[in-house]
This record gives sequence, C-alpha cells and structure tokens, in this order.
Amino acid sequence: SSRRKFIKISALGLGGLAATSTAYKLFASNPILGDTIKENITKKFVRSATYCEVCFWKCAAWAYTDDNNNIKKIIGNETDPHCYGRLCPRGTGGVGMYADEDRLKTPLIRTTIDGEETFREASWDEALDLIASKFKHVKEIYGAESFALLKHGSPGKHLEHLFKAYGSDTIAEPAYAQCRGAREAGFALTYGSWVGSPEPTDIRDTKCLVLIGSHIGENMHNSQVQEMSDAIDNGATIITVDPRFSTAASKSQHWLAIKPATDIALMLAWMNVLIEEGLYDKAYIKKYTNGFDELKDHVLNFTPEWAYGITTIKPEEIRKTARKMANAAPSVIIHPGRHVSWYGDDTQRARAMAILNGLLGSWGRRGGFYFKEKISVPKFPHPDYPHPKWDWKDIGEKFPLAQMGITTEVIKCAIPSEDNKYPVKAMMVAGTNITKSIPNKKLLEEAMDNLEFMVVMDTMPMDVTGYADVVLPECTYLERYDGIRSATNRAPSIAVRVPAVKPKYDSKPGWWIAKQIGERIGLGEYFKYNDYKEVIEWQLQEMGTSLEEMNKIGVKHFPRKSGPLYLKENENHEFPTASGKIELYSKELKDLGFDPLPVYTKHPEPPQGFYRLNYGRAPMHTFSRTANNPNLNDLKSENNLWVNPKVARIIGLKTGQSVWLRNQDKITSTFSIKVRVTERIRWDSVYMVHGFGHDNKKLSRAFGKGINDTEMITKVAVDPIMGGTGMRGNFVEILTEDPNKTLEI
Ligand code: MGD
Ligand code: SF4
Repeated sequence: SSRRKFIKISALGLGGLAATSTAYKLFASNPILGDTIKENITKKFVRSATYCEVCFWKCAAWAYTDDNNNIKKIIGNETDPHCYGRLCPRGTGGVGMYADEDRLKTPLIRTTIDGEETFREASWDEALDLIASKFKHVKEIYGAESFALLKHGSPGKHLEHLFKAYGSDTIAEPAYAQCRGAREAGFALTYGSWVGSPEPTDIRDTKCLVLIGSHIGENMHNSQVQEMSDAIDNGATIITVDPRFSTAASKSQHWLAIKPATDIALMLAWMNVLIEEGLYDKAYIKKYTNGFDELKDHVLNFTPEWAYGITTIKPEEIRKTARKMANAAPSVIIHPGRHVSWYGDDTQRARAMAILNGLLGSWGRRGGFYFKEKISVPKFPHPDYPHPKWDWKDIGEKFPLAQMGITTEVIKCAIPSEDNKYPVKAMMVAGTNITKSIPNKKLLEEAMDNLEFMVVMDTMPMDVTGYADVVLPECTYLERYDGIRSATNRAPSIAVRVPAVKPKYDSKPGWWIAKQIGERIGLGEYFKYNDYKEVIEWQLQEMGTSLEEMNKIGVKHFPRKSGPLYLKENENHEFPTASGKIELYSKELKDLGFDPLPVYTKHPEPPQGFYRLNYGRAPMHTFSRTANNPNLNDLKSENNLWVNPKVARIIGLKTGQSVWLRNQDKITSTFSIKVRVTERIRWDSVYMVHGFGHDNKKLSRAFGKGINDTEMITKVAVDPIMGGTGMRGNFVEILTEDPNKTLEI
C-alpha cells in the first residue's frame, strides 16, 4: 500500500529563514558554565521554575522572560542535585526548541490533492474530532487494546493516562528495549532493584570509576559529568573500556581498546583475577551474597590469557586494572551504562557488571552505589482504569523478564498474520521519532503501512510526522505545565514545570490534547480539571507545599526515610531479591532456562571490506531531537564518520571527504557523511554520532546533514531475557560515490 507514503511536509511551503540564534553564544561562552551571566540578570525579567526536557536527566532550571514574551535565558537551579546549578550545553540551548521557526504550527490532516498525498492545515476542533471518531471506531470494531501508544518523555505521561482510561495498555517507549532495559533486568536479577535514573552511582566520592562502553562527557548527563570531573580532580582512577578513544578514555589512566562485542570475556577475566588473587571483599561476599562458590568454579578457566585471545587486551593490563579496582574497593564503580542494547546478550553483560560490583563490595558503599530514595507524588483522583483484555505484557510474553512494553513487538502487531493474537490497528506516537529510534526501517514501514490510523504529536516536523494521518503540534516544555518531577537520588526532591511563556503559534500542551480527546470519547471523569495547574496545585498541597512556593524555590528537598545512604559496618541488610541476598548466581535465570552465570558468546564479525558500525552521543545533542535546534545546530550541524588511518589508506579516504555507506543487507544510506580520519577508532569499526541524517525538508537546518545510523541498522540481535534490540551487530562498507545516483543510471 502506498497510503502511508512518507509525506515530505515541505509540500506545505517554505518556513521562515533560518535565523541562527546567537543567544546561545551570548549566554554560554563556556557551554557547561551556562550560568556565567547569572549576575547580569536584572529584576526586569520574570523568572519561572521549570525542568529541562532536552534529555531525560530532568535538570531543574529557571527560565527568564521579558515583557515581550521572549525567553532570554535558561539557567540551572542552584539547589538541584541533577544539575548543581549548571545546565549542560543542550539545556542552555533548550530555548532553541521554543525559538525554532521550523516548529509545527497548526494541526495537519493527510489529504490527497490532484492525486498527490499531502497535509492540509486544520483547526484543533476538526483534528480532535477526527481522532476521537477513530478512538471510538477502533474500540467498537477491534477493542480499545488495538489502539497502541508509542511515547517518550513528559507528553507520553498525559497520553498514557488517556490510553489507560480508554482501555488500552498497548504502550511502549524506546527508552526500554532500545536503551536501558537490559541493564535494569541484569541489576534487578542481582540486587533486586533497578538502577533507574539518575543512576545511584556515588561518583563524587569514588576512587575508581570503570566505564564499559559508557562515554560520560560525550553522553552529557549533567550531575554525573560534574561528579566525574570532581572525582578526576580528587585523583580517582578512571578505567575506560571502549573500542574508541572517547573523551572519557582521554581522561583515563587505562584505556582498554577492546575488540567490539567481547566485553563479557573481559569481565569474566577480571572476576577470575579478583577471585584467584583473593582480592574480592570477603566479608561482604560472605554476609550479603549467594552463589560465590558457583561463581568461583565458573570463572576458574577464564584467565586473562584466555580473554586476551578474545578481547585483544593484554593479560598484564587485565591484571593491573583488576588490582586497581580492588585497591579502591569498596569505593569503586563498574558503571552500569545507559544505552546498553548492543549485542542481544545485554542482560548477561549487565549481570557481569553487577557481579563485579558485588565482588568489590561496592553496592551500598561510599564511592560505590548509594541506596537511592525518592518521594512519591500523590495520584490525582480519577476512576479506576478498565482492565484491557491484553496488553504490553501479553505482546512481550516470550521475553520472561520484560518489565515494560517492547516497541518492536508492539510494532510487529500492526502487521496482519495468522498467528498475530494482538492486532494493532491504530497508533499514536508522542514525543518519539520512531524512524530514528527504532531499528529495522522495513519492519516499521510495513507496520505503519498497515495501520488504519496514525496520529503523531510532536513539537517539530520530524521524520515520523510524515507517516501520520493527523499531526498535532505540541507546545514545548517552556510553554506548558507537566507532571511533578520526582526522581531517585541521594535524598528525595521534587521540581515543577511552570510555563515561562505562552504557547507559540497554534500549539497546545500535551495534557490539554489528552483531555480534549478524553472528553470527546466520554472519559471526562478522568480529566476533572480545567487546567493541569489544578492537578499540580492539589498534589503540591498534599505534599505540604504550594505552586507559589515551588515557583519561588524550583526544587523542594525532603528528608530520607529509608535509612542511611550506605551500609553500616556489619549491618544485617536484606536485599529485595528472592533470597534477600545479592544473587551472584541467579536461580531465577536458571529456572527460566537461561545461563545462571554470564557466559561469553562469540558474535559475528565484519566480513572482508566491512566495518562494524558503532554509534554514540555528542555533548550538544540528544538523539534526533536537537539536530534542528538553532542553538545546538550552530555548535554541531552534522555527524562525521570516524575512520582509522589504516582503513583510510586502504580505501583512499581523506578527512572532510563525503562518503556513503552500504550495510550487510545491501541497504545504502540516503545521504552522505564526511570522513574524519583518526587514530581514536579501531581499524575494525567506524563510528558516528546518532541522531543525524534527517529526511524531512521542513527541518531547514537538519535536512540531509549526515547519516542516520538507524537506517543502517537492519540486523537486530534480540535479548531473549527482556526483549532488548541489540543494534551494534551491523557492518558497513564505505562508498566513495553516491550509490543512489549510480542506481538511477
Ligand atoms: P528522539 O530521536 O530525540 O528520541 O528515542 P526518541 O525518544 O525517539 O526523538 C524525540 C522526538 O520527540 C522528536 O521527534 C522531538 O521533536 C520530539 N519532542 C521533543 N520534545 C517534545 C515535546 O515536548 N513534546 C512532544 N510531543 N514531542 C517532543 C530515544 C531512544 O533512541 C533512546 S532513549 C535510546 S538510548 C536509543 N538510542 C539510540 C542510538 O544511540 N542509536 C540508534 N541507532 N538508535 C537509538 N534508539 C534509541
Ligand atoms: Fe537538560 Fe542537559 Fe540536564 Fe539533560 S543534562 S536535562 S539536556 S540540562
């Protein structure tokens, strides 16, 4: 079917001129010290409390506006443990999300003019009436469960409420199966609790931080980066395991340039050294863990010499780094990472990290992992949600430890087949650009083709909007109320988001959109407020504060109730696992038919002429959402392909030269990318920053700039334990001529 043909929204006409904002440069000459001009802010500006939505660290911030509804500046909240008063470059540049003249401005409805599919502008009433009629239709004909929601971030929360009230829990987000899910499964199996966000890593007091494919510094999670920089100043040892010489690697005493996909072998060898040399925390192991003897037997043969053949890391380097960790223990952190969906055995890799932390006794210790705590926000009263006949759990049932909806499984449900028990017929996509965040474009397009109805709610004309029947322009986080932020940390705190300015154009907040749809389909009882402000006011009152107070302080702190941050010496502590102990050996995995202890499995390697596609983050961008942001695009407008000089010599490549990619499944890149020849990448891999290569012309700055890594990810290694989509097993050839052009000839 060509019904869901991708519409280039450019058909709508030209946007404004690309006015590159200089605001960012003015306000943050030193990007990480975005607060340097604090002193210059005078009383003539109005200050509103908010928290940042440019990534999901959710730093609390102050937005300053002038009389003309212009946001002059966003700075960090001094008392916030997520940011310690400083925003990262993206947070400072967040004002560009508001200012971007390419923003979605009005609801759009798919239509056909002269045989050509395009979008026409519509009023909110018309768009919402149409959506409401589809909600009713799907429920009547197929059941509410057949309307799926793919979401991310704050807007997703409002829609989740709408969907659950409607009777659908067919909900998923890319932050699970494409990101942190495997890590949460691996640590929950071992310690009984998720790592969560922000991670309870006690970096500021650590003596040794071990980063395994985690590139803090390029991956800009604010307080974590600041704490790491303090730890370095305090003389902490940093050990970085990465096939690429990352920024973190450049700050490290030890950079282990591991052969990709072999991390579990390295960790097994580290365990071998810690146990064989008696360097593990014997008292901690005895008191708090289960399964040490099995672990000891398991790693007996995994010597550094064994691992050398697999990882290419020299045995003495493996021994030396293991001893350094033991020396620092228990103030040592084997960092769990964040985007961990790599090779399909990711839960097991996370288990290996969790076990190493156990051997070193770092969980519940100063400079290791602290016991996190948060405060729960009271639920605004509403009727109970109906029970759906099936939901995300049923869809993901073949993955026994899936704890959230698996996006790719939900997407597959939209493709009709005899054994599809859970047909998805309509979909709402909110705050996620699935064509960039979910691998296997072919599957995604087939699914979208088969949908009867698709609605996208976004702030920008991102690629995903091109597949929608209806596009809804949400206003940005700076123009709306959202739920109260309450995250785990050393001590509980909350933060609020108050609109700094009125919504631009004809955009509306997500809560309003959810309520409008809800009321149109007879769910008014679930939305008993005129303004979301009332919900927050009620919640804050229940928590002993008020919106007025919160708009003055931005962040409110609460005392800990769950006990001390760390274990006391010899304390009897019950971990929230089945046995009450840290499970080095996992009986749960064993009972489910999986390896109870992590095992190294060999993953396919690039064939002759191909290189492993590795991807990551840049400090001024978040996934695909910031590529068109005028302030952030100004700092980095496209991604580059990192290529080792040896490879450059073989192919004859120079820095700055444009190349195209073709992967193992003969998929060629839509656009080209400029080469960066550098020793900082191994010769068997290439690297690029994720989130570029946008193909919607309406994104005047981001269109056609760089390559979309996701487009090259057609082979997915699925984690059998929790359903994560491993995306690092794709191989690319580097082409010096445009393959798309060659094809036309
Ligand atoms: P983005 O690509 O930034 O992230 O995946 P996504 O959540 O899809 O897309 C966010 C979308 O939300 C954009 O279209 C943006 O315009 C829109 N948006 C931003 N703010 C708002 C708002 O306030 N309201 C609304 N309605 N929309 C808004 C992230 C996911 O991607 C994650 S968490 C990870 S860790 C994975 N990373 C990753 C990778 O590194 N490489 C590859 N190839 N794929 C990946 N997928 C995963
Ligand atoms: Fe915003 Fe940066 Fe904080 Fe993320 S880390 S929430 S982008 S300031």
